[in-house]
Amino acid sequence: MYMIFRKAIYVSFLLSILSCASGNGSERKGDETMPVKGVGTPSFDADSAYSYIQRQADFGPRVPNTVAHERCAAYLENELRRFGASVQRQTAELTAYDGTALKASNIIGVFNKEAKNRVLLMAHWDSRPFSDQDEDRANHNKPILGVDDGASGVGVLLEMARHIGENAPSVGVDIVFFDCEDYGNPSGGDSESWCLGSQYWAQHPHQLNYRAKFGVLLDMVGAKGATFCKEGFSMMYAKGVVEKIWRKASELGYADFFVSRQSGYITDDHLPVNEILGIPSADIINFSESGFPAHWHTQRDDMRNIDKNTLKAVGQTLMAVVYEQ
Ligand code: AHN
Ligand code: ZN
Repeated sequence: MYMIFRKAIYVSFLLSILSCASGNGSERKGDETMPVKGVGTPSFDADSAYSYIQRQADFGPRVPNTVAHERCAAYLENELRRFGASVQRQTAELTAYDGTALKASNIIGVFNKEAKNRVLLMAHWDSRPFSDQDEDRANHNKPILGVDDGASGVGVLLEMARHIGENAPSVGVDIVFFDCEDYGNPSGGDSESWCLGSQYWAQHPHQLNYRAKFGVLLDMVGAKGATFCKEGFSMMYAKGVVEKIWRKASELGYADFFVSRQSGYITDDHLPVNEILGIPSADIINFSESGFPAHWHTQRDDMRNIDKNTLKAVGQTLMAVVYEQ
């Protein structure tokens, strides 16, 4: 009762401010503090996201069972903690398609853990141990740097984490960085060999009975001129989530990135989340009629592909989706 009363006072106070603000239009002309559409959503800083991508790249390829991988895991935990998340590292020994035992770490940052209404944000943080799409066969067994493919999604989510810690949205937010996404069989036709970290997490979520209203996966969200089609599995399992994101992107002026065409079906980390946990989850991935970008799974997946305009389009859109929940 007391709480309801307090809320009523608060609401009437707010209303009185608003009516003052609209009552004297002439004095308020040109006032940049006037409410505008999307108010309440902080401005996503693409320079900041870029720097988080650079930091990951500086470790070198983050291939499971390497020193760079372990160092990057510690970096990601520290960053999430610094932004105010409660951080968990989920470790597991996972078996690659070729029998290699992978020391895997899914890194989870929880914001506002009391909130029942939650949003799940995901990206993979590992680098692929092969450059099997490289034009030079001699490079096929070298790891990729994984800047667009890996670091970009993580960089965007770290910048979001910084804002969420500073200026909490009304929903709770869980950020999950999946490991061992990109250890898939280079011979192809082995879809189970991909997304090992997310398969594990979907079977063993960090919280008993974990639920979120919806999930969004970012994969290859940093390249210049990226095209995000409506991915097949996302449309199949999470059409409402896709439409919500693409509509918001278009409202914000990012329709050149978030195009309204549907693309093929990509086996990605959102798939186990949809199929095993039943949390409707959409994949924002640079994949179109012309396939993946040219640097995909090559030695050229480095910082030179990263464009701050793309980071801004993805980051600001997803920020608006989260803050307007
Ligand atoms: C397959 O090629 C089966 N999945 C692509 C998922 C992926 C790899 N995303 C980034 N790297
Ligand atoms: Zn990949």
